[in-house]
Amino acid sequence: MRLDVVTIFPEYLEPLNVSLVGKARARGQLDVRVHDLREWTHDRHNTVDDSPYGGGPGMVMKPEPWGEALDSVIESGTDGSKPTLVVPTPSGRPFTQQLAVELSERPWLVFAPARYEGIDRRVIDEYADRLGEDAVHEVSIGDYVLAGGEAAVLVITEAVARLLPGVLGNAESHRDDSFAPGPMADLLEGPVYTKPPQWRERGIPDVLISGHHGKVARWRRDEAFRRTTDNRPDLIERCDPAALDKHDRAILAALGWEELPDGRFGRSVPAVEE
Ligand code: 6GU
Repeated sequence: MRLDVVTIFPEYLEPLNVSLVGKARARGQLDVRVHDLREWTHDRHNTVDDSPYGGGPGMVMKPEPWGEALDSVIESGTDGSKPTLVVPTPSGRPFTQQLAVELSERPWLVFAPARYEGIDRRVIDEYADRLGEDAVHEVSIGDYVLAGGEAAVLVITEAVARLLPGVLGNAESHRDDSFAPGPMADLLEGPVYTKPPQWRERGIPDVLISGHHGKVARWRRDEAFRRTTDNRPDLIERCDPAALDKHDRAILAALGWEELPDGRFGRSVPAVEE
């Protein structure tokens, strides 16, 4: 996979040389190219921003440097291939594991992280016309505001890179990921343990050394329901009822969930005292 990042802070992307992404680059599985947006400015101060039309606080990134930068990156593609453009922004659609999977199937991603209040809208519209609507993704990594999209580029790249064939040592490692498709879909992973069997008077659950694979799988699923109830009750509420067996339903009831007429689960609301 090829990955280009256009940014006013190329140093911010240094972590792409480290760990899983760094190793994937060293092995030639990822071709990462970081570009300084200011290379495509022509004034003495390398200006990339200006005040917003209509007034208001903050600054907006100017369209001309972005246009020249993105044209140049796109033209560097071989045999007329076109990239997928990813624009990290707090007003984008939520970045999810499903989008990570989709992006991991594209051969070439170009990231355009904004600083300031965002990029002039015409830039996004221009490349949606040129590359296709489905080749431009405005993406947010959560409900909070960062000073810029560079940290989001690191987040998205790590989520995507570990899905590429041969990047994770063990392809099985994806299988039980929280949010991975399959029997544990939409459940958070429960607790994990390793040696020693006793640490500061704390042991490990007996079932994990029972050698009984069926019981271990069941315990893991119960723990996943427990953790999901505590940390992401919204995921239980939108759980597919067809994915729940009798034991699942019993566990959910024990965790305080009430089975609704459609088979879904809702929080049993304690009666309000008069
Ligand atoms: Cl992608 N960018 C910025 N600046 N803030 C964010 C974000 C992105 N996602 C959540 N907050």
